[in-house]
Order: sequence, then structure tokens, then C-alpha cells
Amino acid sequence: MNQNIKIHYPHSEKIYLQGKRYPFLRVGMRRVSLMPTVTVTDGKETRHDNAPVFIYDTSGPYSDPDADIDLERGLPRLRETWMPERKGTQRYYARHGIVTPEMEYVAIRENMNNEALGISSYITPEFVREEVAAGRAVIPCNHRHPEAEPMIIGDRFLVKINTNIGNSALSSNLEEEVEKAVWSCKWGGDTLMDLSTGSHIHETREHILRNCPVPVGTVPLYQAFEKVNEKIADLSWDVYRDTLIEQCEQGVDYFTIHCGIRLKNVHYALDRLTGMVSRGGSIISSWCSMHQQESFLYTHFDDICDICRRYDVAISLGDGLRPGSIHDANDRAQFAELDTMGELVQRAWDKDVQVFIEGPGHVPLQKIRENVEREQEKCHHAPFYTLGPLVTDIAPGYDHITSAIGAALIGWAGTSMLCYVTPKEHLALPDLQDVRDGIIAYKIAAHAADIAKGHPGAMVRDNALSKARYDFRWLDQFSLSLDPERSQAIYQAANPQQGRYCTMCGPNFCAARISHTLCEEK
Ligand code: IRN
Ligand code: FE2
Repeated sequence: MNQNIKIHYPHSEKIYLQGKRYPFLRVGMRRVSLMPTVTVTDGKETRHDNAPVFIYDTSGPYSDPDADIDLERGLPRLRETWMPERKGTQRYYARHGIVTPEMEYVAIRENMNNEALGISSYITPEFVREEVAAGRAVIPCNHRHPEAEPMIIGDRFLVKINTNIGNSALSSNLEEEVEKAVWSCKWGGDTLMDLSTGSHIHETREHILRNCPVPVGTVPLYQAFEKVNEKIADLSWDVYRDTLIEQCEQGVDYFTIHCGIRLKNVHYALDRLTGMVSRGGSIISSWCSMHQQESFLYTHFDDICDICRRYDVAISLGDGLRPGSIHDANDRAQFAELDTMGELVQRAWDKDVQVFIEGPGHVPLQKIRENVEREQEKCHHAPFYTLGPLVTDIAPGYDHITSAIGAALIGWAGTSMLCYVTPKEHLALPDLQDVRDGIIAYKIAAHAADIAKGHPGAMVRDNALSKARYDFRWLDQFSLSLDPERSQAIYQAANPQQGRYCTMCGPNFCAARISHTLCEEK
């Protein structure tokens, strides 16, 4: 059933590495096999094998030809049998010195090439445990979402990307929603936020969760707002609490909660160039000023933590006062909220709840580093998760680019996860092509940051692709690229004979060819 939703990557094989502490673990990854390099000296041909390259794989069972996919039944419940009884959160186990199966899983996953080639690196299961215990890393994995493959968010690990799906008011059909989720996983989305606000919100989320191999996040305030018929004044802790529990039960892995907004700070955002641009932030700020009260998200924060702890749902502290233009970046509204988040991080940790911090938004290049440094200082090094940031405001239609530039820089400076932005940002709801363009832009930013940070093995894929390019192994170049379909289509459209050159320079102007001749003459 539904086999047509399967994912196929060219010249790739789905392989699984087994756990050592937990031999039942099978960590999926993509193995790209390459052609040999052929050199000709004195008319004699020599072949040198090229080692396969292992690629971090977010596509779960969808890229496994043997998996039987049935969208009605949902994915296999991978993590269900890993621990007989879940006594606490990943943070709880980490602090008690216990390496969970999830911790070993992410250690193997982060090490792809090193692990397969038997090269040791600092990323061991014990290292993962230490980072989770210290609060510097988070493994979002609700006990009730056993379909998800564990992944880790922290600045000593690969930089991750989040994609958003979901539609406003108009509801599309359930199968379409799952297709969007799988599409995001295909191109490399590490986590997925379901921001649906339409009708059937519960069923849509259920369908996505049961078929999603990556952690799923939501903003529960959106559904609570629907429940009170979009009347801000009618929002209350009771409605919010019930919504939280409903979503915890379904298996949502992390919640964006805008609890850093304090009544006394709301006015800071009012004399800005662009006021408030966070949906959740503007709703909750408006509630505070209508009632002249602290928000229930702030006053009930400990209750929220008690609920999240039971399921191991991570809290993503929402940046309700993030700047909506480079003009407003790093202002007192933004930083006042960050101070409150720092206080809340400590309270979440006291209850063993995993927590990370959302950040901007729109920030010019020269103000980016301060964001990370300040976050690490005020929020005690909890992982930072930013939306871009866009480094200029003048390119609507291209905001995947304006924001990927900021994302690369902020990732290099220490941000652990980047929330993608598509070309349609500020203009319209993205379609499938926009999602793909947004993801690729963010994979570039995240990978560039991994290289700059010296993540072990990060450059293996670059070096293999460069060698393929220099050897004119076109197919290898395509299969190693972030978007094999696009690179191959462009090449083939221009060069139907597939000669040893591309149409950018033509055969006689090709520097690589000339360089090869030089080497052969030497
Ligand atoms: C990420 C970092 N800062 C904000 N985000 C994302 O923005 C967050 O993860 C969620 O997907 C969305 C929340 O939007 P509002 O409600 O703050 O506009
Ligand atoms: Fe924006």
C-alpha cells in the first residue's frame, strides 16, 4: 500500500549500523557508492577505487525498499520496545549517569563516515549523555511518538534544520499533509513543525505524527486560540492546559511556548519600526495588556513543565518579541525577553525538562554574533534555535537566500538548529517547490557551519564530490549533491552527449582538462 510515497536516492543504498551497548539499535543511513577513478598513462588504463560516502539520512523507512508503508496504519513503532518502562526524560537519565538507547543512536548517527570507516571521534554515547545532562543538548522524543528516529540538537553536534508545514484556514486532505511531511524528510529536514490552524487540526496532526520519522513540533497556543473562536480575551490557562495534554498524548515532541513575555516588557515593542511579528507573541502580549496581568504561560510555567516532563516533551521557548526588521534587531524588547528565558531555562532544568531557546528573525550581519554570545550567557548554554536570520529586508521572493546567509553565520557562531525560510516568506503559503528550495538553502547553511566548526567528518562529502568533479565522474557528482535531480537535469539539458566537459567552458577552455594534461605530462 502507498508504495508510491517511497523515496529513491540515486546510486544509494539504505544501510543500518548496529548499536554496541544496545545491539537492537539499527541506525539508518545512506551509502553512496562511487565509480573508480580511471587514469591513462602511456596508453595504459589504471583504475583506483573510490570509497563510498555515508550521508546522514532523515528519510526514515521511506527510503528503505524493504519497508512496507501503509499511511493508515502508520510507520513501525521503532522506539516502543527500547526501554521497558520510561521513568523520566532524557535529561533525567543523563543526569543519573544512564546512557539511553536514544543517546547511543544519535552518537552513531552523528558519526556516519567515522563510524563506518572505524575512525574514532569525540562523539561517543557517553559524550552525548554529558551534553544532555549539562543542558547543552536536547533529544526531542515524546514517549508517545515511537515512530520518530532520535536526533540531537546541540552546538557540539551537526547543525540541524527545522521545516514548517501546515496551512491556514483552508484545509487540504490528510494524505496531502503526510506527503508534505515526507517531502520535507526527503530533502533533509531534521524536525518538522506542524503549524496547521485549520479545521480537523487534531486529525491532521495525528496522521502526520503516525507517519513522521522525525520529531514533530507545534505551537499549542494556535490550537487553544481556535478553541476560543479566535477571541484573544477568552484564552485561559484551562483551555491551554487541556490543549497541551491533548498534544502530549498524541506524541508531539516539542512545543514552542511564548512564555518569555512579561507584562512590563510589552511596551518596549510598541515603538519599534515593525512592532511584533510573532503570531504567538502578539496574541499573548495582547492578552496581557487586555487583562493587565502576567500571561498564564509565565505564571503557570511550572505546571507546563510538570506536564511536559511526564511525556518527555521538550520546550522551545518562543521568541515572541523577535525583531521583524534589521532595524529592530538586538533591541531592548528582544533582549528583555531573552533575560526572562534565562530564568525559565533554569526552572525547566530543575524539573528535568529538556529546553531550548528560539531566536531571531531579522538581524544584520554585524549584529549576529552578539545574539549567540548573549543567548549562551543568559540562557546558560541551552541550545539556540533561530529563524534565519534574514540579513537584509530588501529581497522579498528571495528570503531563503537573505536568511540562509544569516543562518550560515549564526550556525558557525554556535546556533544548534536553523528554522528554514522559503522564497515565499512574507508573501504567501509555500508550495512543494518552495519547501524544497528552502530546505536546500538551509542544508547549505547548516553544512557550511559544520565545516567551519570542524565537525568530525563534515568535509568527507565535499572532498568526494570535488574529486568526482575533477575526474569528470558526472554521475557521482550528481549523487553526492544536495539536490541530485536538479544538478543532473541542468547538466543533461545543456549537454546531451555527456562529453568530458560542461557547456560553461566547452571542451577546449576547460581548466580541469588542461590541468589533467599537465599532470599527465609531468
Ligand atoms: C524559530 C525561531 N524563532 C521562531 N521560530 C519558529 O517560528 C518557531 O519554531 C515556530 O515554527 C514559529 C512560531 O512562530 P510565531 O508564533 O512566533 O510567529
Ligand atoms: Fe520576517
